[in-house]
Amino acid sequence: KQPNQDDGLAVQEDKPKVKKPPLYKVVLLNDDYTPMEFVVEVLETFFAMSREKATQIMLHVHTRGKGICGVYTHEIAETKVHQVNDFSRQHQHPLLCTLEEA
Ligand code: TYC
Repeated sequence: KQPNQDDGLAVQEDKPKVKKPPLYKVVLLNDDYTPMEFVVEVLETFFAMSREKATQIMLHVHTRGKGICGVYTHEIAETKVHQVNDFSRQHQHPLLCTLEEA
């Protein structure tokens, strides 16, 4: 469109060309071997959770099989997944973190 003294009537205003980015859930999976305390440390360290919140999420994963650590844009979600999986491997724990479309 051409600007038109901006009376907002004579011309159709363009839509703002912004889109919300797709979001991804970072999901933690339960296993039989990773110590509960290690999972709590992971949630505190990589997801900035309080000890109370981290414990609550860890127990949810332990009893339900999986749980959401947070929801992020793709690049941030992927980075979190890699950080958690690398950290778990460095400590010889089988803990698994994955990404799901939100
Ligand atoms: N199930 C583990 C145990 O009994 C604890 C655990 C919780 C492991 C959450 C992984 O994502 C997990 N020691």
